[in-house]
Amino acid sequence: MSGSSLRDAVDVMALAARVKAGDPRAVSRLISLIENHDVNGTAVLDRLEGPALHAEVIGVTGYPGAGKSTLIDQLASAYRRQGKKVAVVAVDTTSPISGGAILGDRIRMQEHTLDPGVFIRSMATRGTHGGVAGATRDAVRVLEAAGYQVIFVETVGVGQNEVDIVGMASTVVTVVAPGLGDDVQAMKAGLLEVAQIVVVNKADREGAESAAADLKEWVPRLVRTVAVKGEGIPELIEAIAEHQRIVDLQGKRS
Ligand SMILES: Nc1nc2c(ncn2[C@@H]2O[C@H](COP(=O)(O)OP(=O)(O)O)[C@@H](O)[C@H]2O)c(=O)[nH]1
Ligand SMILES: [Mg+2]
Repeated sequence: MSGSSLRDAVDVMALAARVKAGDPRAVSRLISLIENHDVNGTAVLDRLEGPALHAEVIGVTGYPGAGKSTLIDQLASAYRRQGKKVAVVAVDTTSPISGGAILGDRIRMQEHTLDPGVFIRSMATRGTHGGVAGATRDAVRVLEAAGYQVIFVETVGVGQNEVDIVGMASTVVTVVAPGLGDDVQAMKAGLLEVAQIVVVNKADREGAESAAADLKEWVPRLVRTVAVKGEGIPELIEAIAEHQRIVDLQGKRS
């Protein structure tokens, strides 16, 4: 064994230990290794496997501007009040030019960046198809191993994009909002496929009531929110908890 691979092996063990201890810098570094397809990233991942972990992985999906980030911000605060460690993975499916959306998310989440119990990370999909890159799945595993109890995965899209998210999330929340020009009819097929909870956000806006009425019979659970004011957040928390209870009863989570 060469000197350098010996050193790498030691790094791998140390990094795995730090991740398991919940060190956010180690978590960040490992996710970067994974994003860069670094072999050491895979080696560390392999060392994280342990007894079954029970993070709630909540996929939040919907068109850009629907209010996903604002909702996650509110939900994160609510889960923090419950004493849970929270992580947010925002998957950027947009072109690098529109990176402003991610910056906006950062600013919005700023209050949480001072809280060591919240970890926020943006991931690039690097042109892979589907709303969620393979690296995101690994990032969720890392966060779970690091002891985050609630992990949000924010991803753009309504429809086939979320098929990826279904496999990794224990609950999928689809966010719609009036005035985005989104076609409710076109959305229904996608919603029926993946949505366990549909949020009609921007309930303060015109058109929210008719959107909700139109969707109600198509989706298992519908919650109206005004994310900017925190309205409907307790109801959404309850809907998520209710869904998690069903999932637990069905024993679908490992
Ligand atoms: N009027 C209104 N605006 C909202 C609401 N929720 C979010 N917004 C605004 O909608 C815009 C997009 O929100 P954002 O959370 O970034 O959407 P995302 O692209 O789905 O993550 C922002 O300017 C928010 O302030 C709401 O309930 N009512
Ligand atoms: Mg967003």
